[in-house]
Formats: sequence, C-alpha cells, structure tokens
Amino acid sequence: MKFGVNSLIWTAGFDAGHLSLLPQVKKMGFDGIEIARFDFAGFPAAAIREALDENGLECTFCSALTGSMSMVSEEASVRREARDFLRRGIETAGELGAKVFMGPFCAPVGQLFGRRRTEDEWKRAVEGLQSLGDALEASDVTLTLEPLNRFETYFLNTAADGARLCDDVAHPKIGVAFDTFHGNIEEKNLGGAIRALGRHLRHVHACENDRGVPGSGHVEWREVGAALRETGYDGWVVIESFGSNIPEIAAAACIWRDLAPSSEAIAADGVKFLRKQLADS
Ligand code: LER
Ligand code: MN
Repeated sequence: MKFGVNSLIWTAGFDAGHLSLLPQVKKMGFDGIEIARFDFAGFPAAAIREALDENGLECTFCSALTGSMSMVSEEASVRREARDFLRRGIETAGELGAKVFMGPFCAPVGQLFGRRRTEDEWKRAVEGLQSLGDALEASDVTLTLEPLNRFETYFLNTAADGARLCDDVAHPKIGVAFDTFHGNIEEKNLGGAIRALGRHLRHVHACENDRGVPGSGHVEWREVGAALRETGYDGWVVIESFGSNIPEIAAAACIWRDLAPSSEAIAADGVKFLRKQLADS
C-alpha cells in the first residue's frame, strides 16, 4: 500500500503556487499527494510532475462531475460534455504521471431528483464509461469510480453497486474507489464492502466518520486493515479531508466547523495512524 493525502485539505485548485507544500507532505511520511482539480485548462502538469520527482513523491489525480455535467443524462449533449471533461482529466492525469484518476464520475455531486436511478441511466453510464477505454489505454491511467453517500448522489451509493457497474463496463482500467466516510454511512460494515469489491477495488479514501483525523473517530480501522490485507490490496490509501477555512470547499463538502486542530494534524497524525493500523493489525 502507498499512502497519500488529498490537496483539498489545503486548496480548492492545486497549481504551481502550491509546490511549496510538497516537502512538507514528504516530511509527514506520505508516498504521494492526490491532486484535486475541477478544471484542467492551463493546469501546469509538466511543472508539477517535475516538482514531484524532485521531492521523491508520486501522485494520484482527483476530480468530480459538478454542475450539470452528467454521464447518465438523457440529453446527448450533456453526456458529451461529461465525456469530454473526463477525457481531458484522463489526459491530464497522464501528463502528471498519475496512474489513478478518481472521483464521482457518473452523475454530478449533489444532483438529486427525488427518485432512484433508472435502468436507462445505468446503461448510459456503462456505455459512456466504455467509450473512455481508448483514452485510459493511451494515458496508462485507471479510472476509479467513487460511490458517494445518499445525500451527495442518487446514482452510486454502495460498493456492491460499484462492483456491478465495473462488471458491466468490463474494462481493465476501470475500477472502484472506496471512501470510508461514505461507506460508514451506506455499508453494513466496511470490511464486508471491501471484500465484496475484491479485484474491482483500485483506490481508497481513508477518512474518519467526521472527516477529522483518521483514528480519532468510530471508523472500524482494524476491520478495514484486515479486509485490505485479505484481498491483497496494494494500491493507494489517501487521506481526504477538506479545509474548513476555504469557503468554496467548505460549502461543497458541508464543513461548518473545524474537524481537527489544524489541516496538518489531519494529514500528519492520520498517516502515522494509518501506516500502523492498516499494515500491522
Ligand atoms: C470526493 O472524493 C468525496 O468523497 C466527496 O464527498 C466530495 O463531494
Ligand atoms: Mn472521497
């Protein structure tokens, strides 16, 4: 397993101005940083890749469908916009040297219609994701689809549905990202969810139940560690939390209070805990 930290702890739009964070991330004991971007135009991927190399860090890449962008809309033009966005994200991940591009990539975060998903929407997700296969091969990137809790999406809420979607898409570079914050809300137990994902599990967001310091809440880390080891998971485990003092992030993630003494504590104390807990127990 490799350990990373998501840049949303510090900023809503990681760019060349944030490279001074990298030595700190390395010193805290991370193998890499997960860079989050919600637009890709003008993103200095080559300069960031060079700085990562200089600091002995790797990276993963993260984004989300937002606004009205959707892979499952009945409007072909809306689906096209979402596909183009994801293609640009995949290419950007490739330019960064990231092997994983993760996020909620079927329906936009926060879009709820007051009903459950339909079979037609599922089919459109499958076809849309399949159409990204050539871009994933060309950039040597794996797309990992993140189920979110019911308050953030109606489309993909559980690990079991994530696994079924991957079975239907049937592309070797498309898998599931499991986030323990969402799993803590939606799954019967986290270990069972991880075991049910099996080979489809390609990325992990290690988050406490309140998005505070991993290890400070009631997520069953012992169970998570046991399941990850049992399934032979050897991918990234990334701490994801959100800076409460960054207005656009606080608003998007509904962070209305401080979750820890500092952002650094979530990262630095979290990685110490996770390295021990997930490797040893
Ligand atoms: C993104 O990784 C995530 O977990 C979401 O809750 C963001 O809305
Ligand atoms: Mn997440």
